[in-house]
Amino acid sequence: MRILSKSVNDTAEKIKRLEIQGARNVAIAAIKAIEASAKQTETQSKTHFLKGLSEAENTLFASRETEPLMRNAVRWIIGQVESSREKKAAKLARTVSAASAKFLKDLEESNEKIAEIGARRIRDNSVILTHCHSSTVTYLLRKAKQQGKRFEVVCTETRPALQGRTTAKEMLKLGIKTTMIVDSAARYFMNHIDLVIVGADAITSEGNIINKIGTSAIALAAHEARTPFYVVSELLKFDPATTYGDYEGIEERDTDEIWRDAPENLIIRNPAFDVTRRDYIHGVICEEGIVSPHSIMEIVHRKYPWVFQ
Ligand code: RUB
Repeated sequence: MRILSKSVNDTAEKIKRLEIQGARNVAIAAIKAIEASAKQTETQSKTHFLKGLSEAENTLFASRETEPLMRNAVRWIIGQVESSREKKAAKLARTVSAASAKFLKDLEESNEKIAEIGARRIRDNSVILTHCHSSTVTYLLRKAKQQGKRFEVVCTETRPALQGRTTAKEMLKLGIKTTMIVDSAARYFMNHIDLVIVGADAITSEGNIINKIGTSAIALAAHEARTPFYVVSELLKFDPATTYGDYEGIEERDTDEIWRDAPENLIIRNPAFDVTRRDYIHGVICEEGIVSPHSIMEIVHRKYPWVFQ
């Protein structure tokens, strides 16, 4: 059966190469790829159809390690097929389409709520520091700008892949005064920052947040300078496996991103993400409001019980 279509392979490659980046964009692309490949299925039987979905799932999950939103989304969609009474693949493909549409709509609504809530935290004339490129953060800033708030943004460059440039370009397009700094200058500028807002790739059961490498150092700098540090994140970035003892895997990327013609025998390490302890996080701005990282697991449990199944 040919369900592991070109769309799944192409999407997985784009995710690997960071052509699609940021946890939300990665999840959205994966959902669309699964839906496209389900539509192209040539099989008749449910068993084969599910096998194809499982192959697609494996390929997408292997594209990047630290992406629980993608994993939760794909698992939920496949769960809808598993629990369907339909036996014919063509009908099950429609189940995949309907589930994908619902998941994407819910994700959109969460993004909207997060932006509404987060924008209220932005006071006129404030300076906001952000790290990397998070579509959730930039949407929130866009919302605040549309509401007529006056503020400026400081973006870190975000070594080694320079996602801060994407953030800076988006901010400038919105007409927001924007300054770019190198990552290591975060502490230097922190006393002039009113609010730090970053995105998240994963939330653990203990309420720690995993985001782009360097986030935890910025959180420490913010803590020392008494600058509020907020994380914006859909609750579905929660990784249920952390509840049962697993560590969230931290992706290590190609060392060429750091130094292509490095001297021989030089050890280069390139982790993509790091863990920010909950103690340094003022609040997580999510679709349920601004919540303490300490209570996040209960909130996920209440809102999305299926995540734990
Ligand atoms: C992106 C990154 C973002 C989160 C949240 O890392 O760390 O802050 O993914 O993004 P990378 P969003 O560029 O390596 O994917 O809010 O868009 O989900």
